[in-house]
Amino acid sequence: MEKRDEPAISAELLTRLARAVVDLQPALVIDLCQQALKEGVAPDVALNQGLAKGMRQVGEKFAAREYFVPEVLLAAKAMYAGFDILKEHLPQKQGYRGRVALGVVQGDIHDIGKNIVKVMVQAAGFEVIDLGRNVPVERFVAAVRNGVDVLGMSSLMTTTMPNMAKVVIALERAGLRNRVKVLVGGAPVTKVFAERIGADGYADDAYGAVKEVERVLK
Ligand code: B12
Repeated sequence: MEKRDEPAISAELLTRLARAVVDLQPALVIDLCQQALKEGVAPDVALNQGLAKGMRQVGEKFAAREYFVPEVLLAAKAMYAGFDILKEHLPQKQGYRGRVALGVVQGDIHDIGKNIVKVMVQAAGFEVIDLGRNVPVERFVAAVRNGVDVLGMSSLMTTTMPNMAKVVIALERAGLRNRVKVLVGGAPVTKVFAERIGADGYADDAYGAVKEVERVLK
């Protein structure tokens, strides 16, 4: 799935979709997602350039103290109302391409980004084992021991990012590091951080995540 430029009419619809998330309007989000599908906007585009973009704007409002936790939760509810529709329409690549385990690191319950990455990676033809959120180091290690090709970790807080490094170290200690490719992501995570902790790749959105899974498995 490639990032695509959309014609002006879709661009306007995508802007309205992001806006509806920011405005905490689940019913409108549902309407706009249905409209987008009817007008032939690709579901992955509506998901990433509409819903996910809206959630990022909510993050900016939260940082600016215009929104607080209740608004953020309502925005997430609106986002998921659209997500549930769009994910059913993502074109699925056929054939088995590998197994990916995904989880949000210990101490962190932010799982919206991980869930978007999950459906995009699944649609790209990979089996995804969802480890959930607030995942202890040992559960990541156990997933690798049970056999996965790629381990993806998500963290949304600077305070939980070090837990990604702990997983990499634990994999080394368990003699499992060379059995798996490790990817990291989440808003505060950078390429430099990924390299520093010895991860194999990093991406800042779900398109990039799919590309990274494909790249490390080549
Ligand atoms: C939504 C949200 C919440 C929701 C979470 C709901 C949920 N189930 O996820 C609620 C309200 C519960 C919440 C709670 C808290 N939050 Co909060 N939250 C956010 C917010 C506003 C948006 C996050 C989000 O959903 N983004 C949208 C998604 C689509 O983007 P994304 O996650 O980055 O994911 C994309 C990419 O990063 C990438 N990606 C993600 N994962 C992965 C993995 C891999 C392998 C790859 C390759 C790529 C990849 O692809 C994704 C899709 O495009 C952020 C603001 C921000 N700037 O991030 C704050 C933020 C993360 N929260 C913050 C804080 C402090 C908290 C609380 C401690 C607040 C409190 N006082 O209670 C608690 C923490 C609870 C905990 N222990 O985790 C801070 C963190 C600060 C820090 N230290 O870094 C932020 C940055 C807000 C701020 N500016 O202060 N939060």
